[in-house]
Amino acid sequence: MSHIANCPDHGYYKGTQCPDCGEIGEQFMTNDEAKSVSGMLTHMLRHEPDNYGIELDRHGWADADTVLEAAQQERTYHISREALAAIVSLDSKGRYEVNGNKIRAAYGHNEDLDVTIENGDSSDIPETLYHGTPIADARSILDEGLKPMSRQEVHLTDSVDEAVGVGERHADDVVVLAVDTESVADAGHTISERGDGVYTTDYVPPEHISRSEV
Ligand code: HQG
Repeated sequence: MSHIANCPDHGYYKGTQCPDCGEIGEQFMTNDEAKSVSGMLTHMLRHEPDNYGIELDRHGWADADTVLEAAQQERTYHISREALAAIVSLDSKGRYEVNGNKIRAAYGHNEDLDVTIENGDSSDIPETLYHGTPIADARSILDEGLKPMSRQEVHLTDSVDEAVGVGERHADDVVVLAVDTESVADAGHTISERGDGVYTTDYVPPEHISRSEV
């Protein structure tokens, strides 16, 4: 595959250079297209593989050719192998992993999928991580702790801004909760880094959560 780069403003490039920012390339996919395909891909690999005729093995791996064909069937525009490879390899949150001709979601799976994903880096976890949630859910979280709900794990981030964005996917009024990671680890809940700034764990007990001052 020729060199591929992503420009946050101008999309995905290969070959020469983005005229505006100097990134390598000739645009072959916009950021909006990539976002839409990536949303489909995470849905396929984390949540409802059956709906797309995709089979995951017990570690979440799927055959990459079958995934490409399934993705192509879902869209009226053509999704090239190269475009899919670029979305997967340049994903800013490290959502995907590739091994030979296999692909899987690196984290974020549905609780009822029978997959075990053992990866992630549990060293050098920031002292505080954040979780954005609707104000309406804050009381219950401060009483019961952070639960994975319909995912296999709880998602945390190292950025307050990102946490606000995550909460705003659910509601307009959000609160950012701060998690004391050392005490969570001491209580036996391993926190792992999954992608750039994305961390997961099985559960965060309420005594290690506070409203963020920021
Ligand atoms: C809430 C996106 C009441 C929790 C984002 C959240 C993220 C509770 C909702 C990733 C609760 C679950 C995950 C309790 C947790 N009582 N509510 N005890 N415990 N909740 O979407 O963290 O693009 O499953 O606060 O960027 O919002 O998919 O989790 O509001 O990283 O890669 O239950 O999804 O990433 O909602 O988002 P979600 P989330 P991707």
